[in-house]
Parts: sequence; C-alpha cells; structure tokens
Amino acid sequence: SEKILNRSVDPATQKMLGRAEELDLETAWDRYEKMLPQCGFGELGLCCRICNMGPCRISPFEDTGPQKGICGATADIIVARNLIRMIAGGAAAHSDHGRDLAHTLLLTAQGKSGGYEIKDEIKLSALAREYRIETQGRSKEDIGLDLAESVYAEFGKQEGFVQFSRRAPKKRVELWKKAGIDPRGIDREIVEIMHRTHIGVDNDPVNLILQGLKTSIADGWGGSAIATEISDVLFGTPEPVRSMVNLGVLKHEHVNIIAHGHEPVLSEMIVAAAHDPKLVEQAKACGAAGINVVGMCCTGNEISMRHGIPIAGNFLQQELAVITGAVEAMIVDVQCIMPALGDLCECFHTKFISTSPKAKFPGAIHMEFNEEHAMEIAKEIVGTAVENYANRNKGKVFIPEDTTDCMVGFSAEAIVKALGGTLDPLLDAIKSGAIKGIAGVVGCNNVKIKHDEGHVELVKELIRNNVLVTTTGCNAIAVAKAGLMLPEASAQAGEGLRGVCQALGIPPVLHMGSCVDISRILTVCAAVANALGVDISDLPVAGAAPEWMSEKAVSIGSYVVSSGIFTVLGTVPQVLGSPLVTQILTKTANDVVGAAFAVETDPIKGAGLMIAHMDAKRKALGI
Ligand code: NFS
Ligand code: SF4
Repeated sequence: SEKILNRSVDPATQKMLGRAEELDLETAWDRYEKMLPQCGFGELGLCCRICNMGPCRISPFEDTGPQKGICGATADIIVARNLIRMIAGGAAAHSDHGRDLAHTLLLTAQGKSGGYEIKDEIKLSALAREYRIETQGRSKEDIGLDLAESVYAEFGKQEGFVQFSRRAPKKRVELWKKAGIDPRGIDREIVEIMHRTHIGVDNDPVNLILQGLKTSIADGWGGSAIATEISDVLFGTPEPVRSMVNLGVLKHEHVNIIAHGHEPVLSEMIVAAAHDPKLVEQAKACGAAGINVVGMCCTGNEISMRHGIPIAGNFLQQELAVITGAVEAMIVDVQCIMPALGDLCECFHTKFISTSPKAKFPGAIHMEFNEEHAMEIAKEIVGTAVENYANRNKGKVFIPEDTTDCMVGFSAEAIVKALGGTLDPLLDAIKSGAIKGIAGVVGCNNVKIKHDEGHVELVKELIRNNVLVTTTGCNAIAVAKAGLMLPEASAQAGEGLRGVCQALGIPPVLHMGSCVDISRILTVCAAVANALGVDISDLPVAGAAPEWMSEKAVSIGSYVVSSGIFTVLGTVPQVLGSPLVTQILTKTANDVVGAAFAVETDPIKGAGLMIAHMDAKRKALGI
C-alpha cells in the first residue's frame, strides 16, 4: 500500500510491514503515527524538567506566553542545557562500552576471562607504544595488563589529557587547548555536564556548549576510540571480508539467532558458541539443519567486520525480524534495543534474552552474561535458542527473500593495506581530483524519515560526484542493502572514483564498522592531515547523519565538528527554539573549531552542501 511505500525504501522492510498489517501487529511506525502531532515545545527544545518547580516551557513567540522559566532560565539556556545533556548521554553510552572492553582486556591479561584471548599482537604493541609501555621481551599478557590499566585510567582521570586525542594534528590540539575544550578525563567531563546543567549552575549558553564539545571529544577520541582499539586487540583488526545483509539472511531450516545491541564482548562469544559441535549436534537432533547466527545494528556490524557474519538489518528492522516468526532467540546487551520487542516476542515463539545487568526489558528472559564465564554462558544462551526450535510454528513463518552481498571490514589498517602500504595513493588521488574528498556518512534510522532513503540517496549522490564514502552504524547497513558496498558498485561512481576503486578492487563505500568505530574515520582523517601538514579542518572532508535519532549521534556529531569536520544532519535537532544556540551550531562554531553543522532534510541537497564544502577546501589548499 501507499502507506507502506512511504515508510521505507527497502523491499524486505516493505514486505514485512505488509506482513505486520496482516497479523495486526504494531511497529514503531504505527506508534509514531499515534504520537502525532508531537509536542511543539519539545521539538524546539523549549521544555525544561530539570527541577521540580517545573516543568517550564518557553513560548516560541516573543509577544505571547512565558519567555523565562520559573528560575529565570531563558530559551537559550534551556535549549543549551537540553542539548549538552544529550551529549552526556551519548558520550556515557559509548564510553561505558569502551570501559567494558577495557575490563575484558584486564581480565584476559590476568588469565581470569572465560574464553577471550589477545588476538592482535601488532595492534597491542602499537597501542602500547602510544602509552609508552615497554614491549621488548614481554609477553602479550604483561603488555595487555599495562595497556588495560592505562586505558581503564582514562575514564577516571582528573588532570592531563586523553591519550588517543593526541593522534589529532598538533594544530587541532592547540586549538582545543585555546578554546578550553581539551578533555581531561572521560567520566570527569560527563559528570561536569550533569553538574553544570543542574538548576542554578551554568547559565551561559556559550559556556554550556563548549563543555558539550569538550565532552564529545572525550567520547570520539577517548571512550569510542578505546572501544574500537581494545576490540581489535581482543578480536582482531578487521580486514576486507564478504558478508550479506537484510532479513533474507534468516533461514527456514536453521535455528536462527540474532545478536542485537553493541558490545562485541557478547556477540563474539555467541558466534563462537554456535560453532560448538555439541550444540550443532543438538540442533540437528531437533530437526534443524544447523545454527544460523546473524547480527543486528552495531553489534551486527562488529561481527560482520570480523567474521563476515550476515546482518539481518538496521535499527528500524528489529521488530520486523521478530515478525518473520523464524527467530528462536533475540539476544541483546545494551543500546538501541526497543522495549517493544518484549510484547512482540510474546506473539511468536521467539525468546527475547537480555544479558546485561545494565539493560533489562519487559518480557525478556534475563540470562546474565559475565566475562569470567563468557563461553559457558554463551553456550547456555545458544542452547536455549536451539531447544526453542521445536516451538517454531512453521505456518507462521514469513521470511522475505531479500539479501544483498557486500564487502566489509575496512579498518584504517585495512585501508592502508589496500593502498599498498602507504596513504600516498589516496593522497595522490585527492590531489589529482580523481577523488574530490572523503565523506563519513553514519548514524541511525528515524521514523521521521523514509527508512533508508536518506542514507542511500545521500551516499549515491556523493559517489556520483567522486566522493569516497566511509560509513558505520545503521548507515552502513542501509548502504550495503542497496548494493553499494561491492566493488561492482563503482559503476555508479563518478569517473575518477570509479578508476580508483577499480584499480584497488574496493567498493566506493567503505564499511568501517559500528558507531564507536567512527574513531577509525577520525584516525584516517588525522593521518591524512598529518601527512599533508595541515589541520583536519583544512581537508576536503565532510560528515553526515541522514537519519540520526540517538543521543549517541548528538555526541558523534559534536565531536566530528569539534575535530574540524563540517557535518550535515538529516533530521532536525531539538534546538530551534533558541536562535542563539542555532547560530552557534551552524555558524559561530566555525570561528572556534573551524567547522559547523548544517541541517538539511533533503538528502540530495545535503550531499550538495558536502560537495560544495569539499570544493571550497580544495580551492583553499590550492588543489
Ligand atoms: Ni549508532 Fe548503533 Fe544504529 Fe544509531 Fe543505534 S545501532 S551505535 S545509535 S540506531 S547507528
Ligand atoms: Fe523551570 Fe528553571 Fe526548574 Fe528548568 S530549572 S524546570 S526552567 S525552574
């Protein structure tokens, strides 16, 4: 129907929305419709609930209604506080994920973890060198222990700086120091946001936003970078590998297990446990052909990047996966997991299994995971899924056939390898104009935008214009579904980019991982800037989040801009109630960090803004 076609451009999603209608099952899109019209004060960021004299809401019209909260807070103050509290939420989520990885490395180095090992010793040594940890003649466990303690300490550090932020060009670090936004420690900056936004503390919108930027830098160059780097140490640095995406990766004859959420600490173990011969045997005894583990959202990106495990879908497809009726277990840890899954799983045989003490859900069975007994618990969880196969109602199964092949696994290291060992071929291609610039296109799905359309249209327009695209998160999954993550997709690229892709055998869109792996994009930008002897803000690079929705995305956008990269947002942030804050984000930020945000809901126009920005930067560089 028309309604369904307006909800998503993805054929599998369209089919499943039809199936949901047939079964009279509710999805996020239906709940969104019931929510309309959404609160106008909230949309503009003008509602404050920070103290119990409120809630206060500021009238968006200057001549009618209250212009100040009960404490006297203006629209500018309220909008700025709300915005940076979102940054605190996002930075906390990414960084707590990083902390969990540091914890896993610590236990592994101490010989106390149940099934993990240090897999990438090259990465381990490289990181150890950054921390000036002695590596000569020492075991990987000894080095790992020192490294784990060093990265662990970043979170509670009170003074100094976050080590990985020093990968940024010198000019960038100097600029951060001058602006007072060089973060001292990850937790400290997040806590300071909560303090400053308490009633009656920081009431200067500019000062508030600067603290927001500082905290976001602690995320991108701190917590997220730690999550990425330590994951590589434990599970291996990704290398190009073939994978598959979309709901068609679920199988009729197999026990289907979806690993959904974010931390590879869990999903890696589920993948390993599913190979256990006893469990495979048990699955066969139950009449299944085998065990099929697939991913969803960012943990799906993690296991796809490292093992080529198929990805069932992105954020807005999580309910649809359950509606196939073919999922024995939806296993989740933290972040971007809809509480709606509980009720939905009850309509099917699907077991909704929560695993993190930090994240429990209505209707879920809780099988708590811990690193000390990782493999043992993972086997128990997979066993629960296997047993559940007998309960599948084959008459209720509806799996859309759609799948798309893709090539994933482009870590910074893999990109350098693909270039033949140095960045030079990339630099030359940028200088010659074969590649106009590099874009990082990332972020979520959002019911406010036709599912995947923002992602796919923006990326297509970029590659048509010879922009090499790097991607992570739900954007990566959308783009992979559209077939753009194959070397053959270079046929859709402009002539210059096509030539480069064909010469190197790479797709025009490079999958760099999960959202914490945006730190990989920063690392590449820093390396390119350092090689050219310029700041990141001088490069022909731009970012975009065409369908963003989460607090994590707010933190990401903020650290990308703070790193000097112009960023286009495809959904409107809740800040327009303050002309001052809007002005800071879209204009004044240029004077402070050399980059700013733009908001553009039309993906083609959004791509146009990025291209124009790259052209201007190229001109300034004289290339
Ligand atoms: Ni990123 Fe990943 Fe997707 Fe958005 Fe959620 S899964 S961490 S937040 S919705 S891209
Ligand atoms: Fe109202 Fe001020 Fe309290 Fe916010 S902090 S709810 S604006 S009185």
